[in-house]
Amino acid sequence: MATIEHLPSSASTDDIVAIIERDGAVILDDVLSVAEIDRLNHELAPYLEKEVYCRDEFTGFKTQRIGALVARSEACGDVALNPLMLASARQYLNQHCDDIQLHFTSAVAIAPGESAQILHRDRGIWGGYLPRKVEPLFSTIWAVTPFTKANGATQVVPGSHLWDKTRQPESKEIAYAEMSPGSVLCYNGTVLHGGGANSTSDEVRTGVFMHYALSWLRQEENQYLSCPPHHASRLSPELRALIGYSKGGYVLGFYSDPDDETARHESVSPENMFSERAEQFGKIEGADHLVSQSMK
Ligand SMILES: O=C(O)CCC(=O)C(=O)O
Ligand SMILES: [Fe+2]
Repeated sequence: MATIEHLPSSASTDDIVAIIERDGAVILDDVLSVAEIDRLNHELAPYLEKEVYCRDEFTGFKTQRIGALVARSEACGDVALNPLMLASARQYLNQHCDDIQLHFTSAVAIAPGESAQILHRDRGIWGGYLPRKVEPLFSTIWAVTPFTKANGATQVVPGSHLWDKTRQPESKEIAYAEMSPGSVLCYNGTVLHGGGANSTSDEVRTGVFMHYALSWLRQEENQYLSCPPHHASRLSPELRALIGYSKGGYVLGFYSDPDDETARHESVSPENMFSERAEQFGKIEGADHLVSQSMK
């Protein structure tokens, strides 16, 4: 039976990155405290208790998915900023980008009776246009309930990020991300995985998903609509920048204020939208970087 390697919460980014490079996935045990897990469950409860289920083969029929977590839950915002995950994601993806962005947030609750999700590669959302040599994602699933094989722990096929696209796993090659609340599964965008079947009669498996992507890719969850400016204004500058209210390079992602007739906010970083001082983030960078990039 395949297994996913576990590391202690004291693991270094080098340890985490090395295992993801080798296996495509790793679990860090007991990262969050009981108080942090309680806070997450408390802030998610108003949404999860509505019991509105997904309605297709891929997302499930007995699965709830709650998005917009940065706008809806401060505890989720703190999880998105977890320093070890951010540092690991940056180290893992840095050969393909100048920086990372938060790409997807979701609380996924798998209820009794749900069947196993189709195994897939998350990079498929970009339609297969990305060359395999570019790894686009560092994804995290935080357990806020126990994850067991019986209640729907994520299925992962270790090593399958290196497989030919068409190879299908045998059942003995599928591992289950069994973990305690507060632990986190980290995986890349190329490893085969999917939600597990929930064969229990009374346990709901809930995970908080935070996926990080190369900053030059389109985000799966549209963060500007899921966390529009009136919500983003309440966030820390770091979290705001991480979800996309920042530039992803010399000019990538600039904005001009459509209501500003003084032309002070032309082609500036979105961070200016939240600044008291006009163009606080209007630092003019050298064009050399852009020129060298455009020669590649
Ligand atoms: O719920 C899970 O464990 C995994 C879900 C997943 O991989 C997806 O929806 O893309
Ligand atoms: Fe997935």
